[in-house]
Amino acid sequence: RDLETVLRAAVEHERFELYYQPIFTAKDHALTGFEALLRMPNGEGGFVSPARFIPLAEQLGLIHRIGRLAINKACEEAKTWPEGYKVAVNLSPVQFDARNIVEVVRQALAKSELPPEKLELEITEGVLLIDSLDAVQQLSQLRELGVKLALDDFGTGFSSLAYLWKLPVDKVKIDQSFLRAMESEGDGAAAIVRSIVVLGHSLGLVVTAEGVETSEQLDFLEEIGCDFLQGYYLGRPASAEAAASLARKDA
Ligand code: G
Ligand code: G
Ligand code: MN
Ligand code: NA
Repeated sequence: RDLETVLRAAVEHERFELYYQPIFTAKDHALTGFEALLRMPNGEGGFVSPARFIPLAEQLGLIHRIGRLAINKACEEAKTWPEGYKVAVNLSPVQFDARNIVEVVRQALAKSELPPEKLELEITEGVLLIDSLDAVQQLSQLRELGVKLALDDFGTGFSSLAYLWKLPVDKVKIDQSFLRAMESEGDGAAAIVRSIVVLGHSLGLVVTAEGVETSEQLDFLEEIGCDFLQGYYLGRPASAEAAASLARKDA
């Protein structure tokens, strides 16, 4: 069956799961929470990657339902974790088109009774392709709910430096391509990573590095004062059950 058929059926029957990848402080490697990553069963015991079905869901206008489902599920599941652990949920820029994202998040918080400060929403610079004043307004309203905002995939866009200081966000996530480039291309990429940390801190933001795969990267990021770390070296995305159990053991 083709991807569209599988996707439509998954939406119809709400057949999505969230996997959770742990996020740690750089300083003492303390567990701070998890990023929720959507998974769609492929019907054969595996999953279709969101990298494949999210773009299609955006095209077909299904992202609104899928996005609401992800936010609701993440809030409900995070509510069962011991206190102190946060959950981060990815938002598609297209979700800002419907002009109801603030209401969707407000309802998810109300229904789950998750404290707003435990929810972080990850956006990308793609939100600025929406009527940009309006996107900024919606972001500000989200923050007024008490949730935190993170700018994801930082450094990969066209205009990173031109807009960062205009966006009402709390955190910057350095795109994993920079850590990968550190391995293959060395010092230049390391200089960029260091600069993003300095830039983020200068703007009063905290900084997360994504795609940490080696102990050398971990040492470097700690040394340059990066705040949070995420990557296969520290923990892979795992089922809701596995994440809850990790949080309980850690607590
Ligand atoms: O989990 P994985 O690395 O395969 O994710 C691939 C891409 O899908 C990443 O860019 C990630 O941000 C995105 N993604 C994962 N879950 C969600 C989600 O719930 N909503 C949106 N919009 N994107 C997601
Ligand atoms: O776009 P976003 O940053 O949300 O994408 C997150 C995706 O990156 C997740 O799908 C996750 O599976 C993937 N990921 C997380 N850590 C690592 C890592 O250390 N290496 C690689 N290659 N991918 C990672
Ligand atoms: Mn993300
Ligand atoms: Na990213």
